[in-house]
Amino acid sequence: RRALHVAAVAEAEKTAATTRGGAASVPAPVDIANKLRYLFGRNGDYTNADAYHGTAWSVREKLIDSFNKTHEHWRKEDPKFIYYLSAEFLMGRSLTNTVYNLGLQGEYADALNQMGYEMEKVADAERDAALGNGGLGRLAACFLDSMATLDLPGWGYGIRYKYGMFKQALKNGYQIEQPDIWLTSGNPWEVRRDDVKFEVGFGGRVERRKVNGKEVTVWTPSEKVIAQAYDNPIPGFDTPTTSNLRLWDAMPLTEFDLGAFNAGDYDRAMLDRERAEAISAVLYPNDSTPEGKELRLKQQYFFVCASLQDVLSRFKAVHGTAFESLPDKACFQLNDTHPTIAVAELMRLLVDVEGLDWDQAWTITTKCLNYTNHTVMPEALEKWPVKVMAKMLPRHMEIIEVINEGWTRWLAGHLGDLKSEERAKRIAAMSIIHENPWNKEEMLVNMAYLAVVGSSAVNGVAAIHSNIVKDEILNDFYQIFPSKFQNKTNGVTPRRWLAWCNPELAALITDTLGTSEWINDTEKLAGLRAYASDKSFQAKWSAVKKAKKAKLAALIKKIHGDDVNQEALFDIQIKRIHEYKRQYLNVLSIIWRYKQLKKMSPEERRKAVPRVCVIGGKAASAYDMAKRIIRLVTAVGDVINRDPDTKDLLRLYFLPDYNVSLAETIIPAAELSQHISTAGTEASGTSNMKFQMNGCLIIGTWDGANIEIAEETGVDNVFVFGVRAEEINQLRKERKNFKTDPRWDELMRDIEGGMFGDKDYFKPLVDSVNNMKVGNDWFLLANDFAAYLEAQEEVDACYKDQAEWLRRSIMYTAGSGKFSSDRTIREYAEDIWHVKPSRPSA
Ligand code: RUG
Repeated sequence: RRALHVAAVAEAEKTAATTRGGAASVPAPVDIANKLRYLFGRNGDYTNADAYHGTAWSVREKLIDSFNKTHEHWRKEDPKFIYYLSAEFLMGRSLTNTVYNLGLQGEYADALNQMGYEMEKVADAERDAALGNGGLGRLAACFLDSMATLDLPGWGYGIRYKYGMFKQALKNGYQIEQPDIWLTSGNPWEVRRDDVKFEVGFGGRVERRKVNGKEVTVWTPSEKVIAQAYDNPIPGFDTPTTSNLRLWDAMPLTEFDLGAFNAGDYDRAMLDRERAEAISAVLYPNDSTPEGKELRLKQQYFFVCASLQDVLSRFKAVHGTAFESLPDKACFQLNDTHPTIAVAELMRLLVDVEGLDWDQAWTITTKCLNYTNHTVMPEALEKWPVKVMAKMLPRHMEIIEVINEGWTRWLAGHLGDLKSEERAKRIAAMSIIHENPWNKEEMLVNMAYLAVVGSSAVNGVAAIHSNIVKDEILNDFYQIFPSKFQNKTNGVTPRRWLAWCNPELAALITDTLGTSEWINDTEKLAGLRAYASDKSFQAKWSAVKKAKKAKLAALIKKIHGDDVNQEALFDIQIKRIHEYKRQYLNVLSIIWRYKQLKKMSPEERRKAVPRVCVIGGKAASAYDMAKRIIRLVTAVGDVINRDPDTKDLLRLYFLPDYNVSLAETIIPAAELSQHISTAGTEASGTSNMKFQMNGCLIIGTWDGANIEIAEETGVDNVFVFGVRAEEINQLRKERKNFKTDPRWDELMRDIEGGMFGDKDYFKPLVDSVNNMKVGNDWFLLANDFAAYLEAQEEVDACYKDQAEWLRRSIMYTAGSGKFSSDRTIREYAEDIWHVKPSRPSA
C-alpha cells in the first residue's frame, strides 16, 4: 500500500508542479498527502482514519471556496434570509455528502484508489456529528441541505455541543451510556470565527433609569459568558451555493483568574471556565433535576441570544437602525419550543438595547418569527417555572409578563360577546403564564403559547398532526387566528437518503429513467411506476436489495458474531425507544411468531417465511421504561437466536448505537419497516420516508406521515392496521372494560413467568400494559395487538409472492416524490418565509 501511494503521489506531483497556484488546482492525491504531512506530521503508511483526515482537510478547501463565493454574492445582493433556530442538528458524517454534493466524488474516490484506499472505508472513519436526539434534529439537517440546494439564502443556528448524543453500548443486554467525544481529533468541517463572538448574560437585576429624560430598562446580569461562532459550510447539490450552519460555543468572559491562581485558589481560578463551558458541553442534559432544567433553559437562551445579536449586527451594518425593514430582510423559524425565548429576546434587543417603542418592536418581532410544533406529547411541550425563568432571565420574565398582559387584555376585548365567566375561563386557558395543574403553588410559562402569540405562522409537520394541533392542542388559539395555522409535511433529503447511501439503486433509477434529474426533482421518480411489474426490471431491483442486505448481514456478523439467512425477510424498526412508538408491541409479535414456529411440524416450518428482525434506537438516560424495553429485545433475541428449532427461521437483533451512519447502512437493506405508533401520537416520523425512498414496504398505523405515504404509494400497498386517532380518547375511557386477546394474556404470562429471564426487571413492563383496571396501557398496545398480528400474516403472504413484493417495493420509491425535503422547504419559503432563491455564478 505504501509503495502504491508513494507512486501515486509522485505521479500526481509531476502535474502539480505545473498547475500549482491555488489549493483547488493541486491534484487530489498530492493534496491529501500534503495535508497529512503538514497538518498531522505524517509521512506515508496511513491508516484509513489518517486517509480520512487528509481527504477531509483537502475537500474542506474546496468547500470553503464555494462558501466564500456564495456569501460574497449574498452580501452584494442583500436578499431576505431565513434563520433556522434549532437546539439540535443531527448532521451525521460530512465527507461523503460533501464530495457528492460538490461533484468531487469521482476525483477523490480515484485519488484514494491510486493511493491504495477505498473511499467507503475511509469515509467510515469519520465520527458522526450527533448534535441531536432524533427526528427533529435530523429534519433540521435535511432542511439545511435543501435550503442550500434550492439556493435559498438561509443559515442554521444552534449549539456546538462538546459532547453530542451519548454513545449507546450494551452490557449484558442493558443499555449503558457513554460520552460522545466527537471533537478530539479535530473537526475539518468547521471554521472558528475569532471575530464573531457575543456576550450572553444570565441572572442579576433589572432597573429603570432615566437617560436623557427617557425611562430605560437596564438589565445587569450576574453572570456573563462569551458565545464563540463556529461556521459549518453546507454545500448544496448541483449548484454553486454553499450556505452555513453557525454553531455557538460557550467560553468564559475572562480566560483565567490569575489573581485567584496566584493566591493559591486553584479551583476558583478555573471556576468561570467550567461554568461557562458547561453551557455548551452536553446535548440536552438529563432534565430530571432542577439543576439540569436550569442548564437546559440556559442553553436555549445562550444560542438564541447570540444568534439574534449576530443577525441584528449584520442588519445594522447594512441598514443602520431602520428596524422597520427587519422583517423584509430576516425571518426566523423556531424549531419546536426550544428557541421560543427568542420572542422575549428580540423584544429586549429592540426595546432595551435599540430604544424602539414597545408596539413597534412587537410588530417587528411577530412579523419575523414563526413556530413549528413537532409533538403532541404533553411532556415535550415545554413549560418553565416562573421562578426558574425569573432567576435566570429576570428581564425576559418581565417582558413575558408584559406580553401576556397585552395578550390577555386583547383577548378580553376580542371575546367581549361571551358571558364573563366563560370569557374568564377562555382567557385563563390561553394565558401564557398559568398555574401548574399538578402543583397549584407553581406558576409556569407555557412556551408553546408564547410561540403562538409571538409568531406570524404556526405549523405542524404532517397533515394529521397539523389537524391535531388545530383541533386539540392549540384549538383555542386556532379559533382566534385560523389563518396563522398551516401544515408543512416533513421531508428528507433524497441526496443523503437515497442517492448517496444507496448508489446502486440510484444508478438503476437513473439508468431506467434516462436521467439523474430525479435527485433534485423527486416527482420524476413516479416514472418508475411504469416498470413496477416488469420482470427484468424487478430482477435488477431485487439484485440491488440483495447486495444491500449482504452489507447489513455483514454488519450483524461484526456486531453479534452471527451469520444470518440473507434470503430471509429483513424486518426493521429503528427509532428512539419510546412507549408511544411501541417497540414493545413489535417484540410481542416476534415472541408470538417464535411460539408458533416452535409448535410447527418440519413440513410446516418449510413453508414459513424466514425473518431477520432488527431493532435499534436509544432510550433517554432517565427513561426507565424505555430501557426495560431494550432489555426485553436483547433477552428475547438471546433465546430465539440460539434455539436450534427456529434459528433458521427467526432472528432478533438489537443493533446498538443507532445513529445517522448506521441508518445509512440499514435503510437500503430493509424490506419491511415498522412505524407502529399509537394513532395520533407520532407527529410525522421521517424514517418512514427514508425507507419508502429505498423501496422498503411499511407496516404501520394510520399515524403521522404514514398516512400521506400510503396515499402516495397506494393504500393497498401498505400494511395498515390498528385503531384510528379519532377513536383513541373514547378507547382510553373504556379501558376498564377492555377484554384482552387470549394470545396477549399468554404472552404476558410468558414474560412474567421468566421465559426470557430477568422476570423482576420485566415486571413493571408487563404491568404497564396489563392492568387495564387502573387505566394502564396508555398507548393501547392491547387494542391493536390482534390487528397487528393479522397485518403481519399479510406481510408473510405477500413476501411469498416475490413478484408482488417487488412490484410494491418499486411503487414505494415511485411514490416517494412528495417526501423530498426540497418540496417541504419550497413550501416554507413560499408560504411562510417569503424568501427567494439567490444563486451565485458558478
Ligand atoms: O417525534 C417527532 C417526529 O414525529 C417528527 O417526525 C420529528 C420531526 O418533525 O420530530 C420529532 N420530535 C418531536 N422530536 N422531538 C420532538 C419534541 O421536541
